[in-house]
Amino acid sequence: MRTMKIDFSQIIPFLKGKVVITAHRNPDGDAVGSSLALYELVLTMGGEPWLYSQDPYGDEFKYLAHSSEVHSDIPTNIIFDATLVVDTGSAKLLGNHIPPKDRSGTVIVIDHHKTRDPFGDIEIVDSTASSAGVIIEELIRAANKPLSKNMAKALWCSIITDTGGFRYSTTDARTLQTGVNLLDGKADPWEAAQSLYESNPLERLQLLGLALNTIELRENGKVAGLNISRKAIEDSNLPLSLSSGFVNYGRSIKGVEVAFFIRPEIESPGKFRVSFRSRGKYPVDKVAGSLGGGGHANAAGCRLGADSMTKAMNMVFNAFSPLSDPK
Ligand SMILES: [Mn+2]
Repeated sequence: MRTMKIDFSQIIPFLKGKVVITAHRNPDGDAVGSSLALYELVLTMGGEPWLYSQDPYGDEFKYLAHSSEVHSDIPTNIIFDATLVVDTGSAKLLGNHIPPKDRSGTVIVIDHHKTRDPFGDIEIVDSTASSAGVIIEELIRAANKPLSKNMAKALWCSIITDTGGFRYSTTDARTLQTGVNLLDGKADPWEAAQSLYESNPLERLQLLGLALNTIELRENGKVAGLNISRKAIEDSNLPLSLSSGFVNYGRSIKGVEVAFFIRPEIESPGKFRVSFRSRGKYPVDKVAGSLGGGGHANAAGCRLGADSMTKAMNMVFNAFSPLSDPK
């Protein structure tokens, strides 16, 4: 068995107490999987976990045990021993119901993001981990608890979603070794793949069709932009909420280095949300930053104000022009 470089000893005693477990808003597979595995670990240790996410878990995560235990708020009459935050690099990404200092207990952050704004009383951070789930699997071993089937399934969700199914450059030997441990623990890859990747609502594919029709390439085919406009939503009556991940289709085009996807904020006319993806050569967090947003080198986002989708598209394309080679 591998030796672990993280010292978990200071956080393990908290797992026996009354704890809030939460992650960043709009939780992705790593946020959900890490939270659910931690939830079962706390139960196993005799603690009392309160699972919190201001935004609901997506339907694709409903196959995971305890996913229905998630609450969109936190009771105000409980004084917690600890608030455990996973997969979250900044307090700005937390939900609005996190208890204040006098009720939160010790704030413990378990994270793997490179760019972070520390906010925990105790921070267990390893930016070399490909997902928070990898760290949680090590925590379970450090706590000397068996990896249950539920935990294995939850952490499998974490690592495959954060590595794009073992495709991203973060996929290392430690990731695969964790994967081996999870398969030994009876994780079920095909069950996970069906729920996470092979359960598209028809409306999502119809919406994707509309977005694909808007693809525009500039900067000699290195920058791809696509969008769903307010008009497209009104004409089609399709739910805009199903558009997550569409930006990846832009990046998947041969020759494209960076892609962006723009959608309107339905509740705020004139406002748009932009997602960016890069293959790795051109960091998109800089461009997102120049437009008031931020993120990682390969995935970033921002909000924009513009009179029309055409203007919003031009603003973002112009932010990439000229696309000069990084040093
Ligand atoms: Mn993550």
